[in-house]
Amino acid sequence: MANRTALITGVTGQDGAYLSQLLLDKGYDVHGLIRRSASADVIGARLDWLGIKDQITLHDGNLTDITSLIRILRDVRPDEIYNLGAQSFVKSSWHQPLLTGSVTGMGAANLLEAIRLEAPEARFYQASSSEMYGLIQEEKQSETTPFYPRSPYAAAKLYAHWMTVNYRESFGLHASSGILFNHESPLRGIEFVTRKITDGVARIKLGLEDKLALGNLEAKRDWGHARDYVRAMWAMLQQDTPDDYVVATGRTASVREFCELAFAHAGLEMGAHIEVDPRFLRPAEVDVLLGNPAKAREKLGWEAETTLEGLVAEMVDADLQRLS
Ligand code: NDP
Ligand code: GDR
Repeated sequence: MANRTALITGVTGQDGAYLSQLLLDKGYDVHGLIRRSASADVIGARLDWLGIKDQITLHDGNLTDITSLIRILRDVRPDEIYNLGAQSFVKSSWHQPLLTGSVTGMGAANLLEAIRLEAPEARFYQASSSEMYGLIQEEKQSETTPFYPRSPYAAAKLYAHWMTVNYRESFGLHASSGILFNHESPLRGIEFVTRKITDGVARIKLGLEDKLALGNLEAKRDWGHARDYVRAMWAMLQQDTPDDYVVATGRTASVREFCELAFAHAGLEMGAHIEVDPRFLRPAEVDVLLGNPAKAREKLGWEAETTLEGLVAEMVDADLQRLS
């Protein structure tokens, strides 16, 4: 049987790198959409880190340009399409609300429309987010919990989510949406709190810095490992019927607790090293997220394998190694 072909938007991001690795291991031909950058030398740094950049065919395009999506679909003829591309940093979405709407929201609509026209048999994955829940309405969030987006990012993701559901119901596309809770790794962008913490702890351990400035220490998140979460993305597209799934660990911890684990792993006292800087607070906060992954467990046989302690240890060790 010929290799299956996958197209990934957001291939240069954290999840794009781990998903590429998973699909290559499964024998897929992996294609990725990349956007042109003036800093061409840093494109694909994460793929390089995993040693797989040469095994992926990269195509120049942009989620905001439907003509590029149509051209790439015609060239690649993918069996599976994973839409991971987004302006994904929540804090920036207040600074760039319309760009976030264009890329994170309309970008998904562009891709769905291009698929309807050019590749209606392909299976589609949309990277939805636990941010869509926003205000706490149920102690544990599941596929039936109502949404209440609290940022331009979350509002854009909600549009993309409902467009995915709508294209499935209107046109019969095999389109699934993974409502993924926070997932991290050594490949996490440095602006996100977990990586900022593990990088900061490594710097303090090595005597390069003394302080780590953060925003809201009491926010709670359900943190898993990206390597585990890309398995769930793939599993969704192997189902006969497309559907929506929550992917989470079922455990929540505060930013403060994440810090405590990271400092302890490095053999440091957290004490005076942490300071709160109002610059890192948000206009509106999502106070707590805690997912119920029962449906993913039952239907996909998916489970998170990495504990929070294991995740923190891997991230701190990787940052210590990077910096030393
Ligand atoms: P990253 O921020 O690491 O990666 C985002 C990717 O999107 C990058 O490859 C980026 O390319 C690409 N991108 C940005 N703008 C465009 C554009 N206009 N056209 C095409 N591609 C673009 O995100 P993650 O890997 O962490 O997340 C993957 C997806 O999952 C995102 O959609 C995110 O919103 C969503 N998500 C993530 C969660 C998490 O905890 N990580 C949880 C729930 C959802 P470039 O390298 O050029 O910037
Ligand atoms: P989040 O991730 O907004 O949940 O979105 P982030 O790591 O940015 O924030 C998590 C929580 O930590 C608090 N926080 C800080 N955050 C950052 N970035 N920097 C700080 O200094 C800091 N101090 C405290 C935040 O206020 C927040 O409560 C991520 C992204 O990957 C999204 O794309 C994805 O959809 C969601 O996870 C699920």
